[in-house]
Amino acid sequence: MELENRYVPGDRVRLLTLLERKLLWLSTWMIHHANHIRPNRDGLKVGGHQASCASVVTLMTALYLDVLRPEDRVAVKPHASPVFHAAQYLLGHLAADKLTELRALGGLQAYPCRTRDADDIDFSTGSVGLGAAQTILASLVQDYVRLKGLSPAAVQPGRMVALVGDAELDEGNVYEALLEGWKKDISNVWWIIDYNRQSLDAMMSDRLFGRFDALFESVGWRVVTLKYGKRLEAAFKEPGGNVLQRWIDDCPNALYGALTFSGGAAWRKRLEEDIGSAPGLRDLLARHDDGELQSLMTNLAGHDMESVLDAMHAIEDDRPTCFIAYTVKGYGLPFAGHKDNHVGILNPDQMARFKLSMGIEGGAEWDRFAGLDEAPDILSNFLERVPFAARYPRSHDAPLIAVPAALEVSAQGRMSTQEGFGKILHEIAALKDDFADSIVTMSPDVTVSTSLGPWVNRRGIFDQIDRQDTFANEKIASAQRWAMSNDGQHIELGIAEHNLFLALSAFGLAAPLFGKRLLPIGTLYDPFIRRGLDALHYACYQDARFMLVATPSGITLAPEGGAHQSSETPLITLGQPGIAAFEPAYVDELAEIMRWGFEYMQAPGGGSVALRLSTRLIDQPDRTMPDDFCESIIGGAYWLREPQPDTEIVIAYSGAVAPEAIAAHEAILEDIPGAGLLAITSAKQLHDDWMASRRARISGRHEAMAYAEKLLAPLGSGVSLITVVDGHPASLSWLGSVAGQRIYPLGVDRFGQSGDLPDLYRDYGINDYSILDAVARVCIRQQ
Ligand SMILES: Cc1ncc(C[n+]2csc(CCOP(=O)(O)OP(=O)(O)O)c2C)c(N)n1
Ligand SMILES: [Mg+2]
Repeated sequence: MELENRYVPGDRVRLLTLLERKLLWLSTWMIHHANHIRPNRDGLKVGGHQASCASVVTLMTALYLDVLRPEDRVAVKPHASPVFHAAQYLLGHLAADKLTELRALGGLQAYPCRTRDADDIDFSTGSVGLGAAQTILASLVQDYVRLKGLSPAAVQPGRMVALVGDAELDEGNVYEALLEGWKKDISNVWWIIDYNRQSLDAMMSDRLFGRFDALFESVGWRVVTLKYGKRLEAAFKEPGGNVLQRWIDDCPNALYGALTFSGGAAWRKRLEEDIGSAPGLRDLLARHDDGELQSLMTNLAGHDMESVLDAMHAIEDDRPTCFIAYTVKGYGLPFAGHKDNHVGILNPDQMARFKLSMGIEGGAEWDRFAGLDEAPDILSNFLERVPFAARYPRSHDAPLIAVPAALEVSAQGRMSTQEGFGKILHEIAALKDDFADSIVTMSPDVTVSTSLGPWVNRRGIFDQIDRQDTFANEKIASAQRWAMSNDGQHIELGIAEHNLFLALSAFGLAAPLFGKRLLPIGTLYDPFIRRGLDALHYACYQDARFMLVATPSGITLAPEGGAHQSSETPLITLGQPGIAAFEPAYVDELAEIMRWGFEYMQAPGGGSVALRLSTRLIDQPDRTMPDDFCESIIGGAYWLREPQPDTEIVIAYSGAVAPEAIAAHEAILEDIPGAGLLAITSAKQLHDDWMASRRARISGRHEAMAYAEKLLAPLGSGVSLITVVDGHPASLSWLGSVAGQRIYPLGVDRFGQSGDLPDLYRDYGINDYSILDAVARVCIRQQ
């Protein structure tokens, strides 16, 4: 892809250098204001990262005020969020008073946040490494919608850009994403590494030097190293310059940082000691006073506007490119280069001096152009022509996708929810409509074993180029077709589950990012949700919308053993904001949950959906699905057997243990004829609704009543609930607080192990006998 080269050297560089100064000032002042000027009511440090911002100011000025286009999507290094907001302020997208609210309630968030920041953040960041990896998966989504012609015509392809702290490259998820990106032949990704060789605690190991180039090149990326600025490059050409260059090249990171912090006199002393006898070197030093020497020795390319612009504008193709930009952490601030500067904040005296050096008068701190050596109308004229700001906001809206009134599935005889899931998708795959065409499935090497096979057979696997199914061509029998093309609607990922969540996150943002709404469904084995927890949280935090299908689950996976069995996953989804979670027992419930889920994934104020499914075959009920029944499935529970008003016992179950609960319930009916049997399809829906109702009552809506309260309160506080789930018992035991009823929780709170169902259900206390035993204990008031 050819990108237009709009770079005209000359005045542009001068103006950008002035504005760079302004971004340094504003980001430093925003943090100072939040910490030292805004009233502090709790004595807590407000924080903010002046050094991390200063490190990346040149790069961000070049990007936001010159290089980027509206269609580009950026993950900003988390600790540089004040620079981003300051740039949006200069561009007129943020009011000045917003800058005074950094890290305040309702104000600018500590780290870039899609949902809470008001100025058009593309990707949230904060947990280091995720933003970078996200751009790789986002580029896959861009290719997906582009190659299928799904984006509106006006939406141009853009670059997926990550501004990355160098320590972020310690995160393993970065390499998982790089590998997946290589396999998927991604394009249009830029990573700009802020190579200040400092992390949080200290300087980074010198041994890392040179490693990154090889790493990126091995996955097909172009590496552009921005090491020395124009002035240092010129000095290297003077007599003695080659010795100076060798000295800097060999200088350990810590020494470079220490000398940067100490300043010109320290540089002079050290250079005289180390290489003072080299021909020309003393003259070179003599031509610079201490201030000039400090400025020369820290003239790294990541702070040299011209070098940065040259490098970025030189890229005219779509090959993934990593810029390794040498920088100084805290550049231009008193703690530049100090190993402890990550959390450093200028004290009031330092700030007063810095303010003076920036030419800012008292009262003009928030002024857009104060202290800049140029007429305001020239600067504002320049800003009005910034390409990135040609469209604002840059995020897209996309039409809703109509979801069928019911999802077809014939659930008869014995079937598992996992099998039902496969059948439902298989039926959808036969539809010829926008709904079916908007679904995109993905799985980390467990496509077939999570029952996506029938869908893939009908809809195919997505790839940039056509790839034949060699086994089919060779006429080797296989149930699974494995051809790939642009038409495919399944993304086959490598086994790294973390990438699944980042892919769901990216596909789940297709509407705002690329103008085409998609309905992503990701499948994985339930226990391996743990592998991707941070990315799951990340995806939800940035309001990506997707359906997560976790199957198989629980000790019901019997012979597969403890490494594959899960128990705490219902607690994970219960605690995760932004995702509705269901554990249905029957396939008709699942069909309704999925139908609702596809709408919920598109609804303003909606969210993602998690399904915990099972491979256990159970007898499917033959029943109709009236609206109020469907509503109760989505609400989280329904009475499979309504309790009599005076009953003392309710058995409440969730998921695959339905047969045990039903059997136990039948067994007690003779003695306790009024006992109720509650089918729980979603502990989380019940819980969230309960919390929401309480909040509503607190805010004056006294009539608000949670669905769980409607179900349980009429039974009175004398009732005992025996809850049973193939998962952690705490996922249901909170139900006792809804109406002050006693709970006898059954579930799995130990590591699993191999066995068959009868043995395991007995051992872990979730078989029908365990339920009956619980009933007996409850009746005689024993624990
Ligand atoms: C996953 C994760 N672990 C730990 C942190 C805490 N943390 C914040 S910044 C940082 C070091 C960042 O260093 P670098 O990426 O090089 O940023 P810079 O030097 O530009 O500030 C750490 C460990 C975090 N934000 N995310
Ligand atoms: Mg760093």
